[in-house]
Amino acid sequence: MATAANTMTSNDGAAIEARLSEERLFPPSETFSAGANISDPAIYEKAGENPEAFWAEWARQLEWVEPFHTVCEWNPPHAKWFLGGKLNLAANCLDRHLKNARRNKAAIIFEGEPGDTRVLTYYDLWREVNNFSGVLQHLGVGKGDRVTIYLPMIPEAAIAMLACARIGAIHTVVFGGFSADSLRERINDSQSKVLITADGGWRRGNVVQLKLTADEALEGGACPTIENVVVYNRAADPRHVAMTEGRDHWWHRLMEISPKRVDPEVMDSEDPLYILYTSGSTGKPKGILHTSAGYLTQALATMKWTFDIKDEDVYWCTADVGWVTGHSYVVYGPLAAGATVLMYEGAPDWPHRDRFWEVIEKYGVTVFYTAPTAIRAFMKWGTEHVEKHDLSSLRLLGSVGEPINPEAWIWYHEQIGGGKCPIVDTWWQTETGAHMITPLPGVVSTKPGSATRPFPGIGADVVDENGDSVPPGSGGFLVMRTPWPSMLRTLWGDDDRYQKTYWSKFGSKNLYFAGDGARRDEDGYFWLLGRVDDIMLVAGHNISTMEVESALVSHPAVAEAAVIGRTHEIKGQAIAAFVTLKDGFRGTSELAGELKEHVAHHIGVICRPDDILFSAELPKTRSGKIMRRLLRDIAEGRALGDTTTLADPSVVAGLKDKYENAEG
Ligand code: 6R9
Repeated sequence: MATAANTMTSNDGAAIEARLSEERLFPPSETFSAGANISDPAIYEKAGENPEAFWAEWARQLEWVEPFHTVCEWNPPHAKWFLGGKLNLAANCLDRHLKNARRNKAAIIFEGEPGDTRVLTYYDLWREVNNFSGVLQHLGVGKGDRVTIYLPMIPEAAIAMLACARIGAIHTVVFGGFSADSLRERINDSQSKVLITADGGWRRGNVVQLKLTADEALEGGACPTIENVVVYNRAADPRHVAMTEGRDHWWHRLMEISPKRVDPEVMDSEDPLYILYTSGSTGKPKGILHTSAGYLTQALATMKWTFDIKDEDVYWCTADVGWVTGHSYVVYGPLAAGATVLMYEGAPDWPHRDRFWEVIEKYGVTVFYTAPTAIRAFMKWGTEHVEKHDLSSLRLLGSVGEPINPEAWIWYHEQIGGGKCPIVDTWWQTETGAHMITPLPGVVSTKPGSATRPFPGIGADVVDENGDSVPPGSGGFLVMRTPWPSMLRTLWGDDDRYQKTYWSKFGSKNLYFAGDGARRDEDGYFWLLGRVDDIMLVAGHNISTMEVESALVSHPAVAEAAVIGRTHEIKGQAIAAFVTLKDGFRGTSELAGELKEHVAHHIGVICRPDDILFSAELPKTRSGKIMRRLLRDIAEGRALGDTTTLADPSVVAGLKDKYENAEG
């Protein structure tokens, strides 16, 4: 038996093993394929033969001020797309729709948490964006200047982003749940001139005090580049909001005194569009830089083909605009496609656990895109909340953010999709800008738990340590062999880190390393295995967190599970599992024993967890991803590492106590 090094990054040496075998197959229905935006499987081969021609065809669907002359220039690791082209992204998302029947179509349907609603037609949104572009210009913001947006999930978030795009300013959206420290760090790194915020936003019946947090971030001149703060009045009585004279301005007042129309700035294809910070597990956040034409091209292509979006759809992506999913699939993708987007401000369990289903029924949502963390919460809560509502308007479901466990997939398919909606499990990253591995719902038969195939024109592969493709059925590192239009261009202000983080692992092979482990099966389908840093090394076997978690979730009592490897004298690492049960089940030692056997039986004895700890909650990032790094700290009895990106820091503190007592 090999004694593995006691290292937390267990990804060197042995190949990542794949044990989960999923036999269920869901071919697209004939009716779905017949009406789908893409139903010809030949597209994969066609795009594979000439990816540049494929992407150029999509790019030509945008509205250009001047056409591009070169599709792609690839100087590894730097790519440029659609060189020589001139366009404006806000004009592509708004102005072009005013020339056709979409002028009076709903662009954004907004549902506030307290139940207030608004509908903005494309014309309304265009007017607001024009006027707010005037506000930004009035405040001295010009092309290339940075603007930080710290807003709740309200239409003004989209308006502010699009106004930046209209005048050529670079936006950097900071999720409204982030602290003053995180906000300050992002403002300072991007050197933003203006901060756009609100007095507050609604979350579970309370007002999240954004303006107070913003004041704390700026206090004592801590953000010297900020000249002005724009405050949208969302939640409070304006008389009770402290405004700093000369610096702070009410959004509605500035709108009154600013120009109502601003022509879109003519932008180069490669002009920066936004910076979005990703926290990364260590070190300071990385400012992912996205540019204009390539980004919108891939956002539009995936909107039309992954989500099969049509003019009649009511499309709802539950992500916050603070994440990349909110950028590409709440704002840029859907609006470029002329879709109707639903925006919901609040929590899924407020005022009741059926709020999402109530919203779907109320607006007749047809395409619904959410995260596995939410799906597992719904599973935990039980089906009675779903059964209260008519969800028959739904025709397509999507998932993003983490691997979706096969049982969660099946639950989503049956309980939410009524067994009739294709599910698109979309793998991508802040860095990739848009979907990379996902089914085309009218073409690809899906397998629960697999993101299936790379989108046409995407050069994804699974490789070993040397960067060579692994044989079918084996696990390895997920990489991209070729550049893609919506790829990040660099890290803001740190091109060295860009090269080191994403392009150095396989040296001169110039492969983009995504940081995820994956397996490709005999049909060429991709199975995401989780972050490579989380993969466990048990007695010389590299075992994926995703597979042990999925085995646990396939037990009827389990709603959610997080597993980690903790140091073990003999095996190198032992598996510790943190398990959340469905409502109505109790965490007894008998059940713990049963779960260990369940895993051993399903995916192998080597994967049998050594410890099982029941927990009502798991530590998650604010975007809902399980933070295994902190669970390792707990299991190893170490002081907890950085907890600032946690949604609820009390969860780990509680788990730490529980774990120590259970062991002691
Ligand atoms: C869009 C987004 C990226 C990381 C990524 C991977 C995980 C996202 C996934 C998935 C398996 C999927 N991830 N989608 N894993 N299946 N469908 O989430 O961006 O916040 O940057 O996270 O999320 O680990 O590397 P981001």
